[in-house]
This record gives sequence, structure tokens and C-alpha cells, in this order.
Amino acid sequence: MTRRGVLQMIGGSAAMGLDGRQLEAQQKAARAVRGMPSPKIKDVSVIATQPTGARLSVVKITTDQDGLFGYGCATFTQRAELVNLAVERYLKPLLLGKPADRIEDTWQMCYNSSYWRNGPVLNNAISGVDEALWDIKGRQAGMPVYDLWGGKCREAAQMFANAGGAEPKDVVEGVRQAMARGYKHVRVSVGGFGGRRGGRGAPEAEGAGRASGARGLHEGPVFDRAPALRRMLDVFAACRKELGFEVELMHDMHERYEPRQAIQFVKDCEQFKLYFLEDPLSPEDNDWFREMRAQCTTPVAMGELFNSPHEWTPLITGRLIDFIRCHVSQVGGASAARKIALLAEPFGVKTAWHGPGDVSPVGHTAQLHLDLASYNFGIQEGGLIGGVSAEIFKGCATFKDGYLWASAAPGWGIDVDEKLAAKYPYGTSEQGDRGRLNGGWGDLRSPDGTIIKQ
Ligand code: GCO
Ligand code: MG
Repeated sequence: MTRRGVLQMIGGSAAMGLDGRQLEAQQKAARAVRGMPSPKIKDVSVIATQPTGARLSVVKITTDQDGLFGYGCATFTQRAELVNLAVERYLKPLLLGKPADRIEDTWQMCYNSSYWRNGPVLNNAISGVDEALWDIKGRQAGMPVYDLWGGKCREAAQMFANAGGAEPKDVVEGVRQAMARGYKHVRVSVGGFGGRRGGRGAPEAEGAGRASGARGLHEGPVFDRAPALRRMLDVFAACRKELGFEVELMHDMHERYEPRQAIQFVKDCEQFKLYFLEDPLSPEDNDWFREMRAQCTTPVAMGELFNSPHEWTPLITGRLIDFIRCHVSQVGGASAARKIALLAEPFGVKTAWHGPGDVSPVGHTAQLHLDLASYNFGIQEGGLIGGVSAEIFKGCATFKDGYLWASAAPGWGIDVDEKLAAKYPYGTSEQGDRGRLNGGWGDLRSPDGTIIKQ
């Protein structure tokens, strides 16, 4: 069999979910090519696709060894085109001809090449390159990336579900349904959840923090903090009354509250024995965590908005949070996230990587590999890929009884149908403001018109 044949088999078989015998044959083949000169980077490109809500950016690195290539997630949906440009105009010329198997050195080279660093656009661009190189390394070695990181610490990664609704009783029903699907952890919200701000005329904006009949002094979407917090206490009370303490509950405060207000709420929630409260403060208010820690025992998760070590290191080493929840591509990809997980372990901080729809299936898979290889894994958000996304991104993880199961295929085990991806260019499925703002977000304001961090 020619070299090209061997490597095509390695690549192609990923999507087909190998059985033991085939995996053995393939690893034997991988061993055969192992001594080859280290692959050089021949091309760097971006797959920009929007099969569902989010604008996805997936970097593809092709090497000078036929059939040896890799994919990495660079998804920053609110500024996708800027990230793609950073990859094509700045990282590609830097990488062409460079060895594809010096992942850490390449990370540091890209990180320092802009002199100014630790920003959302550049970190996402670096993430795409970093994860593509890990994919190549795994394909070359004939093993999944989690095996390159020391192998599995657990068979599968436990996931959480989301349950929302206009009224507490609807949320209770949503939690019940999630438990019926095998989930033991459910993140709840009432009238407006996480990033879905509702915008003009969107029903959920009505629920969130706007007492019935109250109107803002302005046209746009309104968020009224105090009523929103009172409603969440009603939701937790209803869930515990109807469902008891068996189910682990969480809520995303989405950094929308004043620090004192947030501390009071986190304290008021102690009676509900929550799994965690997420983003109780904004990164700009990180220094309030010391006070929050001193005041109450409710576990907190923080970090999806972090881009810099200056943000996560003091919270982890100060044992001021319980879960580090970074968006893996926003910190520079799998290599950077792995370092955060290793930093967090001795401080008793667990991982709960940010995993909503604006992480690509490649990114979700990289998170899953991190979850499997990190001793201090906490909980996984998202990663259930279906519909056309699963047709474009073949080889994604499977779900069973509340757990996400990775395939044993080499690299990330994902193969991308790039032709099909091209059928979903940016803007394909964007409504209202989102289209006008090229995937970005508009404003969210309190009743008097003051901007709120969303
Ligand atoms: C979450 C997040 C999301 C974000 C969104 C931003 O915890 O899942 O807070 O809802 O708002 O990913 O684009
Ligand atoms: Mg969040």
C-alpha cells in the first residue's frame, strides 16, 4: 500500500468509527509511517460556515505529507470575519513551511507575533491553529488526542442540560424532562437565558426582570435586575419543592448584576444547595470574588469571558471560584486550556468549559478530550451535534444517559465535509439585528436606559 493509501485510510476511517481489528490495522500502519520526516505546514485555511445559529470558524492546516491535515476551532461568532482575517493575513504567512509537530513553540510564536496579545480575536485565531496541530499529531500517531495527554481519567464526560420557561412551573417541567433524558445536572433560567437577550419584541425579554406592565424609558430590550433575581429565587424554590435535592441545579447570572446585588443573591441561594452559579460577576469586578467567598458557600463558576491569564490565575490560586469556565478558543485553544486545567487541579478548582452553540463541533470535541484527560473535570456544556451540523462535521461524540462519549479515532476524530459547509455561508440563518450586525450583538439596557453588560 502506498504512503498516500495509508494516510487516506487513517483520515477516511475516522468518520466511520473503527472497530477494534481495523483500529489495530490502522495503528500498525501509523507506526509504519512514524519515522517519516516531520510534516511541514503547506497551507492554512478557514472554513467559515453557519449551518445553524452561530457563525463558525474552523481552521484547516494541510501538511506536505499527503492526506495529513488537521482541524481546529477559532469560533468567535460576534466577530467571526475578524478572526478569519487574522488567520489568513497574519498567522498563515508566519506558519507556511514551519514544522507542524512543534505545537507549543508554534503557539508561543503566534502569541508573540502581534506584540500586543491576550485579545479575543487573536486568541481565537491562535486556537484554530493550535487545535489543528493537535489533530495532525493525533492522526500521525494513530491515536485520539486525549491519549497524547496521558489517556482517559474517565470513560465519558457528564453533561448538563438547560431548562427555561416563562414561569417557574414551566422551568420545573423542563427540569423533569431533562432528568427523564438521563441528565443529573440542569441549568435553569426564567424568561431570558444566557446570551439570548430577546431584543425588540422578543417574548422572553418580557419575563426577565420586567415586572408585568413596567416599561423602559426607551424602545430597546430591557433588563430589570432586582425582579429578575427575585424570580430566580422563586424558580429554585419551586424546583426544590417539586423535585427535591436529587437533581443538581445551576443558573447563569451572565454578569448582569451589581456586585453587592450578586453577593446577596449568591448568599440567598445557599438554602437551595446549588451545583454552581455562573458568572455572578463580570470580569471587570473580579476583585469582588474575595468578598463573595467570605460571605457564602454557594459554588461559583466563572470565566467564559476571560482572555488573559491575569483574569483566571488570581481566582484559581486564591481558591475564589469552584469551576473555571473559560471558552477554550477565547483563551488560545486546547494547549492554553490544558494549562489552565493543570493550574486549577492543586487548588481544587474543576473545569466546566463554556460550550454553547457558538463553539464549533471541532471545538466541542477538543473540550471533550480535555474533559477525559483532566483529573479535575467538573461538568460539560453542550457537544450534542445533530442535524446538518453532524453531516458537515462527521465523527462527533455520542450522548447516552447524560454523558458525552468520544470516539477512539485518531486526532479529534472529526472529518469535515467542506463542500457541504460551503453551502451555509455566514448570514444564512440570521434573523433581525443579528444579520444587520454581522453576527454581533446590539444593546441591552436597564429600564432607565443605562447599558447593561449582557
Ligand atoms: C453560556 C453562555 C452563552 C453566551 C453565548 C455568547 O453559558 O452558555 O453564557 O449563553 O451568552 O455563548 O455568545
Ligand atoms: Mg454563561
